[in-house]
Amino acid sequence: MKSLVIGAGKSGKSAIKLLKKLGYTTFLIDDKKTCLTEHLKEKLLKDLDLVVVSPGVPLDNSFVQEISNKGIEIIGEFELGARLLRCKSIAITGTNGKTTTTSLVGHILSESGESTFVGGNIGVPVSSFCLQTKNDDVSVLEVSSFQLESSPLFHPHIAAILNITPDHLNRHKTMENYIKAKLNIFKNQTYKDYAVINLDDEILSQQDFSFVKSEIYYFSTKVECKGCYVKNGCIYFNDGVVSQFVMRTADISLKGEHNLSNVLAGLLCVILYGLPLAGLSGFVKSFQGVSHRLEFVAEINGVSFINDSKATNISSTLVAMKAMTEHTTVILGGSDKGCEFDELFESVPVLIKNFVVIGETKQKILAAAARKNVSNVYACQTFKEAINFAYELSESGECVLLSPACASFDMFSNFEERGKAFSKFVKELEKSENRKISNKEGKKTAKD
Ligand code: UMA
Ligand code: ADP
Repeated sequence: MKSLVIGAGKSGKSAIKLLKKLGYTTFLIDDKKTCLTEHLKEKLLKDLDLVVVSPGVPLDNSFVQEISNKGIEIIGEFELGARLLRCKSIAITGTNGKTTTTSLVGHILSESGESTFVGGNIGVPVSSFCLQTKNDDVSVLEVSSFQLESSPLFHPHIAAILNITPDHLNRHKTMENYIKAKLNIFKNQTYKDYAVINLDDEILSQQDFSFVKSEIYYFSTKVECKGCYVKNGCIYFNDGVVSQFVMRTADISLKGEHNLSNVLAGLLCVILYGLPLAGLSGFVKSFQGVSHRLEFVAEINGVSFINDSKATNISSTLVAMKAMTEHTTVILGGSDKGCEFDELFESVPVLIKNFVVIGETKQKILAAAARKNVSNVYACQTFKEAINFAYELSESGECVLLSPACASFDMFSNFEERGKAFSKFVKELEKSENRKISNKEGKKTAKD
């Protein structure tokens, strides 16, 4: 049996290891490293049984198209791993909140004593652990639209869509294609499975779910529904007949209305999985969130620095701005994913005082702010300069929020690297401010 893997990143390398264990002869190519001559193509295609693509490889890639025209099976690395899972899976997709909700569900299940695997788009390829799973384990899988596009048979027992807002349009081309990819998560479910849907989401609430064969449950921060909802500061679960108390919203450690929504989704997944309601409150309370998502970094002379580097699209920055409880300067900008930024400036929360803009999208963002007549928008050249300038603009008791609304690839290899750079520059700033204070000089001492 002969297989070809396209994309030599995390997923591709993991797929190669798995395919070897399964007895395949394997070939790995990468557009950045492999010179695909006609001779090499011919060699690769000869007697080829299976092609596995990494999530980052678009299905309209010319070689992928060529293979597809020959009728050879092409699946994603995620599908390859998921086909070999021996346990039930809970799959979570959505434009934003996937990692937070997947981690929360993983946390609750493992704290409850379930043998739990967490993986997928969260950074752990499913192909790296699928063979270790056993019947009575559970896998919690973060799934991206890229992965869903190349997973024709994926069949999760519980599947959740958290929200859908514009993202990855450079890959999917239209919103219609992006939505279609997300809805694939329910495609192979049967009446024995569960679908979890956000009732508050504008796009999801307009979808026709008549194709879904599993039992649909909803979550909402606004209205009572079959599923999980909030009423008078408490979360309830309704099974379609009666409502039962689950926990108080005040016991959630995570900040912001969007995280309340993530908690509702997470709770619904574990309740449908079969965990008893008693005890869930404690597990949610002990979940402290994930790095690079509204993560507190440091306080310098009363100015708090918050790292939300994972805000790589407009909707995630909008919720971050809404979650702020102090006057805030927001650092925006990064690499271009094909979105316009007007929505960012449509109804800026009153606590947002300034914007500092950097990166490849700088001009696009400045133009959007000008169209919406938003002032207090400043352009900087470098990331470090942006952080220092945002600090200059801030008074004691205020915040500097890195929530770029863009991917990081113009300056960094990923959002984690950007978040780490933010923390590093903030720490440097802290040291230099401390030096100024100990020398009893510097304008910032006036902030005390
Ligand atoms: N490549 C090609 N041809 C192409 C495109 C890429 O050969 O047309 C090659 C690149 O040169 C590179 C390799 O493919 O060497 C990278 O593969 P990849 O982009 O699939 O990256 P992986 O390292 O395998 O990581 C992937 C996910 N990346 C993407 O979907 C872009 C990771 O999600 C995921 O954590 C990992 O698999 C494990 O499952 C990252 C992500 O940004 C975090 N996801 C997007 C998001 O969350 O918004 C969807
Ligand atoms: P994902 O894995 O889908 O990218 P994360 O949990 O990593 O989601 O969060 C990414 C960004 O989106 C963070 O900046 C976070 O503050 C924001 N966010 C988290 N949950 C939501 C949500 N439910 N709606 C909108 N934005 C969210």
